[in-house]
Amino acid sequence: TAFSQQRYEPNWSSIDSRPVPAWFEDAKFGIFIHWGVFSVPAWAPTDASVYEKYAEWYWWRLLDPKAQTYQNFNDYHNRTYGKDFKYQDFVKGFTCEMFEPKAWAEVLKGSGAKYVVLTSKHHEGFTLWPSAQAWNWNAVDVGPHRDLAGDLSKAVKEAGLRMGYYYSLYEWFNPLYKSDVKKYVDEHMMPQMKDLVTRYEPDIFWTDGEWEHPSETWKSTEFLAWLYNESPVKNEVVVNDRWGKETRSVHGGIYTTEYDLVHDQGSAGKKIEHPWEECRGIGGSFGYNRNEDLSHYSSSKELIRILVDKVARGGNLLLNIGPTADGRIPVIMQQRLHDMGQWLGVNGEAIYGTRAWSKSPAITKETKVFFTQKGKDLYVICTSFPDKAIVVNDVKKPSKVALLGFRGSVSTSGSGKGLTINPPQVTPANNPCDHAWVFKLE
Ligand code: FUL
Repeated sequence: TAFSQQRYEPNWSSIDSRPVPAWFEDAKFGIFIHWGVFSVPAWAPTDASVYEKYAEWYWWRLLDPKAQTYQNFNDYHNRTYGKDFKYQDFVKGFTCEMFEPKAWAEVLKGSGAKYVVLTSKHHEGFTLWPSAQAWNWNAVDVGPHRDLAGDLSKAVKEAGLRMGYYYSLYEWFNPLYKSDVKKYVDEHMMPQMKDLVTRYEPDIFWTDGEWEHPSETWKSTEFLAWLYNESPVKNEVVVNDRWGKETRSVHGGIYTTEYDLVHDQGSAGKKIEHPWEECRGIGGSFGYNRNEDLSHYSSSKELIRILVDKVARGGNLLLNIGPTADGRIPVIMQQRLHDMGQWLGVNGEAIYGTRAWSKSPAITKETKVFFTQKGKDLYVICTSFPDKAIVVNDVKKPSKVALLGFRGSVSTSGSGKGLTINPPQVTPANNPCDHAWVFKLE
């Protein structure tokens, strides 16, 4: 009945029956933060496969002769730190003395993003909070001696954004994980996950590192039943689909893509009914990669196109930044976030709270005109300023047409099968924004 609160059982059919909380699909844009001991070497080759460009995989790549980049990592490591320098010793360089949670929160908010997801623990096992299970391998016992996860969470929530955590189920070199995965799950992983949730009440719990075992081994449905029934965030929390080797795009909460890999994003939201999110860096790595230069970074124009592309297909964008070991958000990343915030300040209504337009033509790499919809309003998003009339098929004659942020009027002609929008003459003095322009049809 309407009065009885649904109880979730620890099996996928029950867990999957919970709708993704509505705030998530309306938010559309979040910032991912990869920060940890890997931020100290902060190095990966820049010309490699998608995954081998990830600087947060440094420890693993050093020790994996099967990786194509094994030699690159070892050459770099040996010449820079010496062959005998252990990865664990990098923690001394994880100082974070420039970390100002409030200043970070301002930068994050200034991007127009509505949520933040921080690596509470990546595959290296190092926790950014004082986890009892990560004795001497957490940010309070060693390194910066600060509760980075707690401090950032507080500042982000105070700035009015949602706060979430990334959490890696597996740990590359944890002896307990290697020797007795059941014990690891019961005595290490499960207590850590519950500690994170009860201590900081995150709005998102973004798991990863699930692929070596089925969800049964991870006891994922047990955790999720606890999260949905018992935890302090049971009504609002959003999770993803990384809960076991069989779960991506099948079970859990939102489906995830990464640098456009893994699951089909559909061409315009028609195929993908389930909420999903694309994550990627501004460059080719999640953890800060000092080996990248400007040519490896997407421009603001490219990033806005990526955001528009995902939203027009019905998805969210989780755009990653990689802070430095001394606690800074690299200025070039701040600049990209700032530009996105400026653009969203003018055009946000075409992004937040919208859905893919069911009549959108197929979206390809060449697409320059995208569509989103909110109630009866249709947004026509052009990634270059149209130099000629735009024809929109299959739309009623609107009662009002505007170019967002532009004071003058916009004329249209035709209706029914083809509505023609005549772009106004825009000058440097009255151009509403850069990078992409939005016509609103009411
Ligand atoms: C992947 C991880 O292995 C990467 O390092 C990164 O965290 C990405 C978001 O998920 O699967």
